[in-house]
Amino acid sequence: MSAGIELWPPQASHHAEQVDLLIGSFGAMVWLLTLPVFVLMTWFTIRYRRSHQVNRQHAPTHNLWVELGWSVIPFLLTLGFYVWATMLFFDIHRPPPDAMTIHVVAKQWMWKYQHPEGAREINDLHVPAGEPVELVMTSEDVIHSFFVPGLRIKQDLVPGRYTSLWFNASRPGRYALRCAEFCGTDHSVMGGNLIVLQPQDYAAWLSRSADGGLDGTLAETGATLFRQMGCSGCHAAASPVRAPALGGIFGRPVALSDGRTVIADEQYLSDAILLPNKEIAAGYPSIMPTYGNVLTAEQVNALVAYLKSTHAAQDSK
Ligand code: HEC
Ligand SMILES: [Cu+2]
Repeated sequence: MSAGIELWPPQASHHAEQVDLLIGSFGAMVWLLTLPVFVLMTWFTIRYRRSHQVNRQHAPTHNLWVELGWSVIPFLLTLGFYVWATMLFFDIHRPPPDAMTIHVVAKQWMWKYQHPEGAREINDLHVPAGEPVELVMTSEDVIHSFFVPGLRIKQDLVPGRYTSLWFNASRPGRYALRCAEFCGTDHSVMGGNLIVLQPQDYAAWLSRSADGGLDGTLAETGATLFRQMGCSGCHAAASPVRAPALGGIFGRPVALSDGRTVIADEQYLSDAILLPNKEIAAGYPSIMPTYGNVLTAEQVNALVAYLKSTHAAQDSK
C-alpha cells in the first residue's frame, strides 16, 4: 500500500463504478453551468471597460427565451441528478434476498465482525468476490461510520439500532476501510482492510478460521446463550412462567399491549431483549428483565440469529 494520499481510490465493485460515473457527470455539469458565466463575465469586463470605445446604445434589457433557458435547463439537469443519485442510494440499502449476512459491531476503537458460519475477526474483514454481502451493523458505545472508499459505501453505526448496507465486491484485493465519524481519542486509527478473496479462497479461509472449533455458528452461540442467560427458564414451552413462545417469531406480526401490531424484525427482537418495557407483547405481564447492561451487542446479535433460526412448534406438525 502506498503511504501517500489516494486521490482516486480503486473501484472494487460495480457500485463504485456507478458512483464514479455519477460524480464525474455531476462535475461535468457543474463546469457546463459555471463556465459560461465566468467566460462571459471576463469578456464583458474587458470589452465594456470604461476606456474602451464601444457602442453602448440600445443595450437589450431582457430576453425571455434566454432567461427561460438558463432557468429551466439547469433545473431539469439537477433534477435528473437527484433522481439518479436517489436510485443509487436506495440500491445500496436493498440487499438481494440471497445476500450473506455479516454482523458488524463497532466500539472504541475497533471493528468486530461475525460471519454466518461463526468465524469472527477484528478490523480486517474477509469476503468472497462476486457474491452479495449484507452488513448488519450496530455500535456498542458511540456513533461510528463504516467507510470503504474502494466500494464507495459509507454507513453510520448507531448504538441500540441496526443499520445495514450491502455490496458485491468484484475484484479480489485488499481495500482500506476506516471509521468516518469522529468517535474519540483513537478515532484516527480505527480502521482495517476489506480483503476480497476468490470464493474458493474464502471457503478455505473460513474453514481455517473455524479450525479453533471454539465458536459454532452465530445461531448456535445464541442457542447456548438462550440457556445460559435464563431466557429458556421463562420462554421454554415447559416453563411455568407465562411468556410468549419464541419459535419462528422472526418476520411474524406481533400484537402489542398498546394495540399496535408490528413485524418482529431484527430491531424488534433486539429491543425486546435490551428494552423489554418499550414494547410489550399483548396479553403477557411485563416481567421480563432488562438485559441492556448484561449482554454485549455481539451476544444480542447471536440471540437474534438464534431466534431467526427457530421454527414454530406448530410448523413441524
Ligand atoms: C422472567 C421471565 C423472562 C426471562 C428470563 C426472559 N423473558 Fe423474554 N419475555 C418474557 C415475557 C413475560 C414477555 C412478554 C412481555 C414483554 O413483551 O415484555 C417476553 C417477551 C420477549 C420477547 C418478545 C416476544 C414477543 O412475542 O413479542 C422476546 C424476543 C424475548 N422475550 C426474548 C428473551 C430473551 C432472548 C431472553 C434472555 C436473554 C428473555 N426473553 C428472558 C419473560 C422473560
Ligand atoms: Cu469510530
